[in-house]
Amino acid sequence: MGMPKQSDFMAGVIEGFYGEPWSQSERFDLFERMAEWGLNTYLYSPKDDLKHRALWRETYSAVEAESLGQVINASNAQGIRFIYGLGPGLDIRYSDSGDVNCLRKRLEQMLALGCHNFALLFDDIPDRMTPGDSRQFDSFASAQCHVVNDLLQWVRERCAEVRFFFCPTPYCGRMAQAGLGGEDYLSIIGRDMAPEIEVFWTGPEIISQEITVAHILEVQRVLRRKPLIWDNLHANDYDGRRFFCGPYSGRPLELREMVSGILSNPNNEYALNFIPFRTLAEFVHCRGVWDARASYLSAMREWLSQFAATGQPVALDDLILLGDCYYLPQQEGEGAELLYSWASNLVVGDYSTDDLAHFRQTASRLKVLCVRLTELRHRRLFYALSRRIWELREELDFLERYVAFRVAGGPLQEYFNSDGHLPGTYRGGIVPRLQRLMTRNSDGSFLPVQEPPNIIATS
Ligand code: GDL
Repeated sequence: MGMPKQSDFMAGVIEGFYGEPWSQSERFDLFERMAEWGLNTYLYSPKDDLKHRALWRETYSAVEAESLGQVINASNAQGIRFIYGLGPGLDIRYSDSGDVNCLRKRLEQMLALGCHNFALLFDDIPDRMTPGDSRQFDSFASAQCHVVNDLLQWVRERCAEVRFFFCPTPYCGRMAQAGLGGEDYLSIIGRDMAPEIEVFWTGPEIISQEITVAHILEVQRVLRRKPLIWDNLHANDYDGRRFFCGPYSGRPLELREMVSGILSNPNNEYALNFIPFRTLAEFVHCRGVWDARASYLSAMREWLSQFAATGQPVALDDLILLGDCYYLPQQEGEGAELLYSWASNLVVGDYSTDDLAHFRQTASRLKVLCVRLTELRHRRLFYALSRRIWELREELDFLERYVAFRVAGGPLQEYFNSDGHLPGTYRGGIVPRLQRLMTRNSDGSFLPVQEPPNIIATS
């Protein structure tokens, strides 16, 4: 089984997360790696670049235009398709010719910089029209179709080889089912959006653990085209304590025939995306059977070269264990799952001497690794890891003390006299306190705790 011709199939990266955008040098590095690995498309759409969403009506200053021009040139130089994304949806008035004119002005600036691929993104916006829009359009979807089709036409008159991309307001199965965007939103897009416009889709969920063939067949039918996957599998903007370096997975190889491409919107921290990009590239080019774990392990061998340190070298097995602790949103890696099972037996259940030995050995390995990582020569990589691995080390240290108590007995408090576990500084703050008010049932539903934890404000 082969995938569509490489040049037709779009595979690559979306800089489309909330939070601080990547730096220019990170983008340049990205394009080099993408070219090396056979990824061909990059979408520029950092949510918190002010001019991407909040100030979409303003044009770029000369300095801003120059730096975007450099990104476009660097992308072109590596043969990567550069798509420029704009998100006017927070407050656009679809019927207002002044607003449409602002969009044209921005695209005109980008055309002048040599860009000819444009995305209009209407994700995460209010799905209501102004009274003026409601008078002119039958539906929210028609309003968006009008603006996007009109712009395509306008750009095409200035640049024949233009390509357009569109992110719908309901961009996953769950949102569509909830009726976001109004009745028949996606069918109207399918019917009225010019057929050559690519439509983004994130799968059944915003963060889809799996994307099945059956799901995509249904999306194809409604949109009347192959969707373009905006894959949030490795995005971490929604949880600052985590990052994801597990392999690209949960998607069958056949998916490649059924979508026009797959673009990954990954971790905010550029340096943490080696495995996400490398395994996506392998998936896209895979000719045999897809084995996500094998792809992860081989990508880890390559990533290891970025872990050169001033002191003792980082061992491959240790890096794999760390990666297992930050694997995928809905799945821990093997090593982390084992660590959890030993720890939970030791804390809440019956434990064996094997549980005890394995837990102690693995926790200690991870703690030593966390210290070793402070000596990485690649400082951006260490800075990206540092707050997360600090927390991991703290929790392991804490559990080791409890385990020592279970083994040796005596007064529990004597095991927790560390200056690292004082109220207020350890697990403190308003967010952890608010979190402790509700617990989650095994079926996924939430429940208030029986009694609010009766502890002082800072605990
Ligand atoms: C989203 C946003 C995206 C964000 C991601 C993960 C899309 C189309 N939009 O809803 O910008 O990074 O979730 O939080 O996915």
